[in-house]
Amino acid sequence: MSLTFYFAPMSTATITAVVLAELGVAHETVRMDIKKGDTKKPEFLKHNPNGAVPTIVHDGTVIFESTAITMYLGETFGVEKNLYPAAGPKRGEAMTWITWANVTLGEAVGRLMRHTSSWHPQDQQNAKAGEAAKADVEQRLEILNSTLTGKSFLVGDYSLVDTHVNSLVDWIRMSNAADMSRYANLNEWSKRCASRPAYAKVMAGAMG
Ligand SMILES: N[C@@H](CCC(=O)N[C@@H](CS)C(=O)NCC(=O)O)C(=O)O
Repeated sequence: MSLTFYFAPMSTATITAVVLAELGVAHETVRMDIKKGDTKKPEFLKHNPNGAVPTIVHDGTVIFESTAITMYLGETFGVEKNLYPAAGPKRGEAMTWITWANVTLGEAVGRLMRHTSSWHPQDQQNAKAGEAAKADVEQRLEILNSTLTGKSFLVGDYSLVDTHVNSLVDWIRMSNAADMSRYANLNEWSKRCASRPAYAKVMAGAMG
């Protein structure tokens, strides 16, 4: 079995780094420097034409998009480790929340950043669009907060669903994109996710 993980520090690839650490699957990590243009080099573009990490190559098959990678690694290695549901309704719930994180919550966060962050060109920013995006981020975080009422984790016991969704929530927290103090359930859940040894290992900089 061969598994190569294309990674860059402080990027979406952190999600996959924690997923792989949880699974304990042997793999080779190729560290990319985005600022130096590694993700746009021809040898990488032949794997992922989008020029983005995370990307994995498993026994010759390329998988990109962090959602697809989490679901693929979960299905392939996570079921026997009780970190991902077997095919069936629970699998459907897992796919729902992993997809929701990137497509629904992530969409609003991306829009907020585009219109408010100094990382993005100011001449493309619109204050009203920024306010609308902020309201959408808050509404979507409240959906997650309410979903976690009376629950320790998103789908049954701790799973890669929590790994994935919490990585995005962590990023929102670290970038101060929202006032997180109003989401008590979400903050407690993040603490439970952060107490996992795999999480601590990745965050301690083993992959940073
Ligand atoms: N939708 C993709 C987003 C991946 C993405 O945008 N990755 C960024 C880092 S956060 C990247 O690799 N950028 C490389 C570049 O801009 O050259 C996913 O979820 O995997």
